[in-house]
Amino acid sequence: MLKTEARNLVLQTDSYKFTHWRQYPPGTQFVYSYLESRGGMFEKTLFFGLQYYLLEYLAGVVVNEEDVREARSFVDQHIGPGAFNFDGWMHIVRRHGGKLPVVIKAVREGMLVDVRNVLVTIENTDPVCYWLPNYLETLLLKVWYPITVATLSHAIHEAVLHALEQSGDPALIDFKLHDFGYRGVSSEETAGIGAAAHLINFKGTDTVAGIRCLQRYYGSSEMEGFSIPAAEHSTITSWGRENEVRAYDNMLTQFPGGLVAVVSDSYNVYDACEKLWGEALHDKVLKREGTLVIRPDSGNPREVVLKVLEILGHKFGCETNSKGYRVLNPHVRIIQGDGVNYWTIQDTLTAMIRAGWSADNIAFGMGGALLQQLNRDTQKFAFKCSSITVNGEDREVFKDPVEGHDKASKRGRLALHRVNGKWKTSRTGNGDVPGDELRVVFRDGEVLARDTVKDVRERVARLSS
Ligand code: AOY
Repeated sequence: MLKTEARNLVLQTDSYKFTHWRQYPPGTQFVYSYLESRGGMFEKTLFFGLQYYLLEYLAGVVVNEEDVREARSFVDQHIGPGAFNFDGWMHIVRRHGGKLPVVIKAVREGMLVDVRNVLVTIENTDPVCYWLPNYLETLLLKVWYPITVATLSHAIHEAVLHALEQSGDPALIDFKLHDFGYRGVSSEETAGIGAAAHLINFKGTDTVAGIRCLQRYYGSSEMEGFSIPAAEHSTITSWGRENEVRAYDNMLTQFPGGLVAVVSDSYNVYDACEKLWGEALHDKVLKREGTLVIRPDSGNPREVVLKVLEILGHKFGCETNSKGYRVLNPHVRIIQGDGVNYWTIQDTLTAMIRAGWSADNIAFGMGGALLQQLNRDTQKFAFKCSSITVNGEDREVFKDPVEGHDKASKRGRLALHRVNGKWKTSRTGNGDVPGDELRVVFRDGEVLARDTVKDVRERVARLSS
């Protein structure tokens, strides 16, 4: 195996930040910056993932003399001799033992906060290190990703829950959105963080990295995500087109009980449902102690799902539930995992309900749209300085561009309050503010507050009850 180079925190920043220590006003002692979502696709964001970044990158001794020398040599060549803040970093190594002299405050993970509010703040604790808070922006702002995945997954949770309340059984919600996204993400780290963010809302996943991320960084010793035996195209098509029915039959034989999912669009999903599942294997499906989950995987999700439901309803029968909606024979369900996103899920559920089908009949698998089709601008995340202390005097700091008032930033030291369910950011002086939803999570190298996945899920559960 290729040995990857050791990580060097000093180099985990944008190039221009190497030069910023020379650029603050003379006498600058403290720089105070904050993170917010300036809006975007959703009006609230579900805060999650900071703890991963704190534990993985910032906690404990994170810099040594060798790191600083390596960084100096790198920056000397990359920008030019003398650009790098060698003395500043050596001060952190010598005076602070390689621990970062900053204090980070944040809202609790699992809180759903109105956009345009402070979520995280950071300030240096040693006046010599005024340049450090914003040096860490590049690393810290990456928390946009788990927050945005958690926010999207939560929004879908609410939409599907609504459909279940209207047409079926809300207790089924935990497994209605399954994470299919592992292969479609940019990296293994992305998979771990993004899939963990989905799992604070749901329990179904095929992205193993997310479960391991929760076990490692969110104090979990339990199984936090579940899956079932399921076919992929290769295990069906390898039997040959003429033997499609034998491939399906084999699935029922190999997995004689419980849930089993079978992708059924290798050739003609309608024929597969009608003639193979609905006729040749009909009795074997109904004799199973469990549920066959048929997975269409091509075409327009709304249209294909409706057609497949009609075929399966005709072949296997259905019952009308107490809410007046049709539910397939309990031995048969559908999982739609192609073309699935925030919009097509609602489109499909609306069409199903209009056609008299309960949302109980379907689960969704979502891949790229869940874990990768998001960016920092989906919720317009920004990290900005709002206060500095120069020669002992606090000054408010802000930007407010003439051609972009939407990019205006907040001023001063900040606190976060919830007033009658509405979130509000207020300017504060230095020191603690009663009722502030921001709590210290990190100080001088130590992670001072931790949430378990259980804590986070309990907070999230309170949102929909
Ligand atoms: N998984 C439910 C369990 C998982 C999957 C993973 C890409 C599953 C399929 C299924 O039923 O069909 C990655 C595509 C599908």
